[in-house]
Amino acid sequence: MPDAIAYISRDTDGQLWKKALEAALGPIDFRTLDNLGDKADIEVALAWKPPAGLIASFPNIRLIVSLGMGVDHLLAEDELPAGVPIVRIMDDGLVGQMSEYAIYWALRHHRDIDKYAASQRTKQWKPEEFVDTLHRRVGILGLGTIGQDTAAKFAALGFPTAGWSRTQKTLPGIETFHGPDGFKRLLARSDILIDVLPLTRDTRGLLDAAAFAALPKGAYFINMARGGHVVDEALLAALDSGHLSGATLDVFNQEPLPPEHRYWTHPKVHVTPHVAGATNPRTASPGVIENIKRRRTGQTLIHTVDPKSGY
Ligand code: OXD
Repeated sequence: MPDAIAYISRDTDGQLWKKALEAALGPIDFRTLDNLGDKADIEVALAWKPPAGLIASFPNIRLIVSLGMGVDHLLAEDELPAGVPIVRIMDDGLVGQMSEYAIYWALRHHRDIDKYAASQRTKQWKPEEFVDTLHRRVGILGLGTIGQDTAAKFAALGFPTAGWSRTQKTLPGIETFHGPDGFKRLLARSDILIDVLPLTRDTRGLLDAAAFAALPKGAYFINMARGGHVVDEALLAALDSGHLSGATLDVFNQEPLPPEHRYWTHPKVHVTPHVAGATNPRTASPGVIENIKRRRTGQTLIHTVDPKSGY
């Protein structure tokens, strides 16, 4: 019986995953990208941005685990073995980091910290005009696990908070919008727009010139989802024209962000290297272990991915 677990990622050496899995499953045959051995032994792939076609070359693979909550990195390559279930990690630690990231950058904008840093550099004592929290409307694109957690935390801080999802959702204390019409309405009322959508056929390029134009003048944009949602020229034009006051970008159409890209040096843009939420084996492994056990005993899997919808 094939029972090896392959860790397919270049982000870390996978040793924390090996430790977490062995604590629950006992000694395992743990393979890494540089040490895959006989591919026929591999039963489970834990994958983050796998090389195209690699997983399809494991003849006995029975379970594919996305090491990211987003699964576009797996589905994009279109060469996964047919009929093999795909599950994602569900990681409270990562969810908490994502909402922390959004709150940090939103508050930094809301409380004019960049302006005060600039004043300090020129030794100016210059109070900025204060905006009441009640008048800073936060809009969240995507109301999955991360969007809901982020929305609840902004609402708890007192920001009027709304969210948009493909299908209708009802959440306590959050104004919700859905569908194409709801998308425009969400944009029109968002002084801070936070993107946590999955990347699918429907969301690629969603944030184009029309979308940025629909935001109120002076809006701030935080992207901690996927760069593929954004038409970069449209975002840069909206920043250059002054329609948007700034942006924090953690994700990009091309990663790593090429050195010549304008985002690196744009005075209104903060760039971080896809770190808003890092998968943490401590918090993500229980769900993965559960799925490995379920697969081995023929039970229904949890956190499954529907390749058709793309999440
Ligand atoms: C994820 C990510 O999908 O970190 O989890 O981008």
